[in-house]
Order: sequence, then structure tokens, then C-alpha cells
Amino acid sequence: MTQPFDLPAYLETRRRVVDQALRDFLPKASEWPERLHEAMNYSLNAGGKRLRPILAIAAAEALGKDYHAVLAAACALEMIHTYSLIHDDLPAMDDDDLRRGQPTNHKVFGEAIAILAGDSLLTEAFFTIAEAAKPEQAAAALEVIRRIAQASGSRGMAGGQAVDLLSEKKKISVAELERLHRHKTGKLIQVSIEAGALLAGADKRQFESLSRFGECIGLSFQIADDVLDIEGGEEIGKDIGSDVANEKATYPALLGLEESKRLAHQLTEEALGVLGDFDAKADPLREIARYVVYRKN
Ligand code: GRG
Repeated sequence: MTQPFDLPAYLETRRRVVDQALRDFLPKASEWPERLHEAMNYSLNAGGKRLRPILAIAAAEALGKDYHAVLAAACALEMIHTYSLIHDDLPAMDDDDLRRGQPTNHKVFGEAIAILAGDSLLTEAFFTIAEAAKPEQAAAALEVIRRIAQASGSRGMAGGQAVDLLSEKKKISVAELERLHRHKTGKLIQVSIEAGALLAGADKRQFESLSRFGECIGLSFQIADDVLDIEGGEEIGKDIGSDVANEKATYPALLGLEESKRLAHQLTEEALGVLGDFDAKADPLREIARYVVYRKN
């Protein structure tokens, strides 16, 4: 009899691989300039779920490859994600005191170092991919860098964040909210899966299915995050209700809690549907798609 897939064990083993690789790639806190490297390591090692790197690894595994070929890109995605959280917590943005259950970067290191730690993590991400690429991987690595850059800057995450901030205290439509969310959170999640697929040598059809899968779970992740901001317990590790306090447009605010949950589940079903041609090696991706909307933090 085949064993049911054990998602917690899968997430834990892959998280350990990513944690070790991040320690290997990033300059140590003891290296000059020590305070800046300490700040970068502080946020990177603050206990994140490592969802984006694990998605890159799971995409490669769905294609029959192991994590070695994708590890540098996987870590780069976590560096970019961590940069975005450090900057998002700054007084000029969300002004949060807690992240992942610990004081935010600027609360410990001050605003100037927090800004530079974010800048450096973003830059280090691209250094990491370029540095690790073997000659035979050069074309795939270049395409991964192009896509990650597009998903992170004004065409992606930073663009979505800008619109999010400019929309505070304003009424926006569901279509505008969806566009904002797809950019702010969705594109980095989507590109995590695309990076894994590209570095694992996906053909065009496989790539398109995996990319669409990433697009669906990118949006369902953000809708679930909006729901968690209202319903989450203390395991969420940040200030609950901050969206309401900041008068942010969210799915629950625009559609109500029940409709938001229904939409997140609909996106999950769509994500599972596009993996129809993949065998059991895609089970980690399938289970992560479910986990994204049922998680508690
Ligand atoms: C500052 C350029 C710039 C962008 C910030 C992603 C983002 C844009 C801000 C984060 C605000 C936020 C809480 C968004 C909700 C979605 C999200 C990214 C949640 C945190 O991601 P997880 O749950 O976090 O993967 P961990 O801590 O597990 O890594």
C-alpha cells in the first residue's frame, strides 16, 4: 500500500536544506561590515516558512530532478522575500514592531541599517544565482534572473506594494485589488515555481502548467493572508488586525470573509487541475497548494 504523502515531514526536510544553504551563501555576521551582515542574517534566520524556496525545489522535483540545481535560485527568492518584509515593516510603510514573532529589523538595528540590509539582500540574491550557475546552466540562469527581476521590481512586487500604499484609505474595486495582490505577493510566488521548472529543464508545456499553478496559488496565498490577518491567532507572529488598523483594502473587506475563503478554495482547485498531467512526483506541489489556504501562520 502506498503511504499518504507527509507534508509536515516534507516541509521540514526541505526547510533544513534551505536554512543550511542560506547560511553557506550569505556573508557571515562576523564579516566586514559586521553590523550590516548581522542585520541581514538576523531577518533571514528569524524563522520563516521558506515557502518560496520550497516551491522552487518542489517544482524541480515534480520534473524528476532533485534540489541541487535549484538551490541557489531558491535561496535568492528567500533573500528577496526577506528584503521585502524588512522594508514593508519600516515606519514609512506598514510601521510594524513584530515580524515572525520577533522585533522587526529596524527596531533592532535602526532604520538606516534596516534599509541597507534590505537593499543588500535584494542585490545578494542576483549575485547568488549568477555565482552558482554552471556553464551548462548559463542560459537557464539568465532567464531565471530576468524573470525574478521582473517579478520583484516595479513590474511586480514593488509595483504592487506602491499601489497598495497609495490605495490606503481609498475605495478600490475587486479588480484593482486582484491586480494589486497578483503583483505584491503573487508574482514572487509564481516565479519561485517558474525558476524551479526552468532550472530543472521543463519543456514548454510543463513550464506553462507549472507557471499557471504558481499564478493560482500566488493569489490564493494572499487571500488566505488577508483572512489570517482577521482570524489568525498569535502563531501568525505579527500584529493581528494591522490591515484593518491601516485601513487597507483586503478581500475580506471587499467581499466578506466567507466569499474570500470560497475564492481561495476555488483557486486551489484550479491549481490542482492544471497539474493533471503530472504524476505523484508533483504531490508536494499539490499538498502545498492546499496548505497555502489552510495554514495558521
Ligand atoms: C517593500 C518592495 C516591498 C514589498 C513588500 C510582500 C510585501 C511587499 C509585503 C509584505 C506584507 C505582507 C504581510 C504581505 C502578505 C503576504 C506575505 C508576503 C506574507 C508573508 O509571507 P510568508 O507567510 O512569511 O511566506 P514567512 O515569515 O513565513 O517567510
